[in-house]
Amino acid sequence: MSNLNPTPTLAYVALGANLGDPIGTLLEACEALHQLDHTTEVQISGFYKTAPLDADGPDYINAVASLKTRLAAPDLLQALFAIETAHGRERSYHNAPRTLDLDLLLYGSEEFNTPELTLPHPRLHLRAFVLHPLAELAPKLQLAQGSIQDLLQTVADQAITPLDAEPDDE
Ligand code: PH2
Ligand code: MG
Ligand code: MG
Repeated sequence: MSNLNPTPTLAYVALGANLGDPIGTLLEACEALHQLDHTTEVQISGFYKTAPLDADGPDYINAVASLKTRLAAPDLLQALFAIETAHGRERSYHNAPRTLDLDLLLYGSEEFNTPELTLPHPRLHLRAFVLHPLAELAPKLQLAQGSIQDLLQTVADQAITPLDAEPDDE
């Protein structure tokens, strides 16, 4: 690994899938995050069923993970891409349905602006499917746009259901 930081950084990763077996794939992705090199204290939010936002296809399953990592942000991003690829991720068109999407949301309080990576994630404050699971793990988080609790109010119109609140089929 090219750049190992001497101390760990708290990072947040969004998980999403709406093709194949989204729940099974997200569970495997969580396991892969636990296996990441130089990374500890992986925590996973609950899973949520969410309507596609600015996208088409079936409903998504979304979650957020927090982790402490000594990987530099670009190396963490590459590791996330490798997990996506291992789960059949194809890149066809913008916001196409996908077997697995792992987006780096926050990497400590670092700001990053390269063609590959923008931190904080530029749309995280607009998305209920990110804010709800993120608020589980970091209920007091402050973002540039406001507190996570205030931001949750601004996305109240977006359809999102905690998975364990799903009614039984029969
Ligand atoms: N991801 C997108 C676009 N739209 N909508 C939902 N509900 N969940 C997602 O993960 C998602 C989306 C682009 O990555
Ligand atoms: Mg995404
Ligand atoms: Mg992505």
